[in-house]
Amino acid sequence: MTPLEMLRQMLRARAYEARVAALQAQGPFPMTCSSQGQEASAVGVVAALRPEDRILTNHRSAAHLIARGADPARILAEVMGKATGYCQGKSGSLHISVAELGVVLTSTIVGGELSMAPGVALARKMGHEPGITVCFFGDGAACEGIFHESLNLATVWQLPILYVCENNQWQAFVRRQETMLTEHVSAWGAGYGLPCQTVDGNDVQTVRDAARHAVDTIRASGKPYLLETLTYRQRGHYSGDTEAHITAQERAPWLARDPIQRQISRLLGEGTLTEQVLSELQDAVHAEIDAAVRQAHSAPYPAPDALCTDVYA
Ligand SMILES: Cc1ncc(C[n+]2csc(CCOP(=O)(O)OP(=O)(O)O)c2C)c(N)n1
Repeated sequence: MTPLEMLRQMLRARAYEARVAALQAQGPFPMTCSSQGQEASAVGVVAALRPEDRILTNHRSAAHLIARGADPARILAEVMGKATGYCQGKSGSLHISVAELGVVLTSTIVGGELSMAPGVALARKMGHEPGITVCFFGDGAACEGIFHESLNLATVWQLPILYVCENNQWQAFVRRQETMLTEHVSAWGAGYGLPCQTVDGNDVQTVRDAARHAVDTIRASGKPYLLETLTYRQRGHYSGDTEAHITAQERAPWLARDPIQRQISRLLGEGTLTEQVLSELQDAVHAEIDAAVRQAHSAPYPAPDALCTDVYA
């Protein structure tokens, strides 16, 4: 992805989250966990991947899905429980999988993606399938035992997994400093003998370059790698969060390092973007999201007899 294309993908993800937040503010609308503020981490990592790679993600997944090429209309339809959603409206925002894009699962069980990534990678390795497995998780998930089991197993079994810890400073309503004495999750990963790197997760080009290096290393070695992206969740934990516990003082420096504004400033400064092109880009992504909302609203709910299809019982 070019730097401009990465900006476009971040704008799409931001426009999607802004619209979902507006719909939630207007009236009854299903709960979601916003990825606003974390777009550079999602887009930068996905930009380094190939179609044959697999992705496992967590509850804050919209930017991952959109960066991977998911259709916002089908994501929205899924969130709204409509039949045109990626899982026929049965998963909501917290369990989406998109098989055709290699998105194996979205886990709302914190650490669920960490428990499954070695299994996915092992199955693919045994089946001689090409591609690596990417596992996005938060710093809160890293504080669970499964993080350690997953990394240990992946190193012992030499599984080609890119672990991406999106360290967004919060774990639901708890500050990271209250549950971790180390500042960086990468410090823990090093203990398992896999290469680890911590990067500025609000700079999309830095993330893409680091992810490319990580992915190249994994493809060459067949072994896992841990990439930690330092970022910030610009909205509350979930859509019903009053955010009363978050101060403007805490947010300000992170908002000043907003990933989208930074990329816009960089590209304008370099001359690879003009105000005119930026305005056209903004109009196009908002038009896309407007159309997605219309499509999702007008889509039918699943028929009652679909209740027991595509589910385990
Ligand atoms: C096993 C489990 N424990 C607790 C929860 C409730 N919960 C949902 S999100 C969350 C915090 C996760 O923090 P982190 O992994 O840092 O991800 P973030 O929300 O910051 O993106 C918690 C505790 C859950 N869903 N699953």
